[in-house]
Amino acid sequence: MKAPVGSKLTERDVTPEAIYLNRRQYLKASAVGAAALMAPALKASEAAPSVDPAPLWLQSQNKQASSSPFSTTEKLTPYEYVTGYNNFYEFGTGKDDPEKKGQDFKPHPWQVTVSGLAEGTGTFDLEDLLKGLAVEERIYRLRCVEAWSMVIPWLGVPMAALLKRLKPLSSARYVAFETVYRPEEMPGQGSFFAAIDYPYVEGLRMDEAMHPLTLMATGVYGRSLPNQNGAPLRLVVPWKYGFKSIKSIRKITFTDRQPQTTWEKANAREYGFYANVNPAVDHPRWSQAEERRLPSTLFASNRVPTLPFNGYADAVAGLYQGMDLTKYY
Ligand SMILES: Nc1nc2c(c(=O)[nH]1)N[C@H]1C(S)=C(S)[C@@H](COP(=O)(O)O)O[C@H]1N2
Ligand SMILES: [Mo]
Repeated sequence: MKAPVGSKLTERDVTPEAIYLNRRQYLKASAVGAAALMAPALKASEAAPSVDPAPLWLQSQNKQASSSPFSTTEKLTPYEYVTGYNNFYEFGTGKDDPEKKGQDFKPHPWQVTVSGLAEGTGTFDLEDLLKGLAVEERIYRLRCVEAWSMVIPWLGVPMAALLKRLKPLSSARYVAFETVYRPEEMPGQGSFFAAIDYPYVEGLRMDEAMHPLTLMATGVYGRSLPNQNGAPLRLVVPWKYGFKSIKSIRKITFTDRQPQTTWEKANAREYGFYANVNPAVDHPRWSQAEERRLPSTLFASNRVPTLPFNGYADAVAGLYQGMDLTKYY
C-alpha cells in the first residue's frame, strides 16, 4: 500500500495488523469483529513489510474472507509474535530463525501432488486447487507442545471442502501431508545436525480431517501467509498440539493405514500420532497443565490453564469416544 504524496504516514507505519484492522471496520459488526478491533495497533518500529507478495489471485481470494462463528473472541497475539516467534525447523530451530532465514523461500508458483485412495489424484497448480473455495477467517488458539500459546487470525478454506473436491474413496481412512523438500531454500533441511527427518510429514484420521474446525490456511492477519508461517498452504488443527499443523504442504495422500508423522518418528514416547491437547497427560519432561499465552515476559508470564482439546472439547471430544487418551496421546 502506498502512502499518498505529502502524507506523513510512511510505508513502515502501515503494519499488516493496521491494514487488517482497517479492513475489518468494513466487515459487518459482530462480537468477533469488535474483539479484534480492540487489539492494539503495533508501533512503527515493530512493523513488518506492508506489501503482500502473493499473486493477485490469492490476495483477492483471501481479501474476500468471511468471518466464522468458530472464531474465539480472545485478544489476538500481536502480528510480530505470530510472524516472529515460530517453529519451522526447515529454517532452523531458533524461534527467530524462520523469519530471518525464511526470506529466500519461494512459495509461488506452487503445486500440490495428490495421490492414493482418491479419484482426484494428480499434480495441481495451487490456484486450480483452491479455485472457487470460499476463504474464511478463523481466529483460533494455537497450543504448542512446548507449553506456549497464541491466538491467531487465520484465513483459509475448510479442509473438508478441499478434500471433498479430490473425491476420496470410501477405503481412505487417513490423509497424510508432506512439506516441500528444498534444501537449497531451507537451510535446516540440509543441516548435518538436523533434529528431525525431512521432508516433514503429518497425518490425520479422515474424520479429523473432515471435521469443520480443520482448516487449510492460506493467510493470516488479513494477508497471505508469510514464509515463516508455512506459505503458501498449511494445515491448522486447533485442538491438537501445534506440531500437527504442518506447513508449506506439497503432497496430500489418502491411505488406509495410519501414516507416520515426523515427531512420532523422532521420539514416539514423547510425541504421538493423535497429539490432542490434554492438560491431564503430561509430556514426559514437563507438565501440560498450563501454558504461557504470548506475549509472555519474565515479570508477566501470563500463565493460563490448558484446556482439554485446547478448549474445543464440545466440538471434537466425540471423535475420541471410548479411546484411552493416555495411550493414544
Ligand atoms: N513443516 C513444518 N511444519 C511445522 C513445524 C515444522 O518445524 N516444520 N513446526 C510445527 C510446530 S511445533 C508448531 S507449534 C507450528 C507453529 O506454527 P506457527 O509458527 O505458524 O505459529 O507449526 C508446526 N508445523
Ligand atoms: Mo509446537
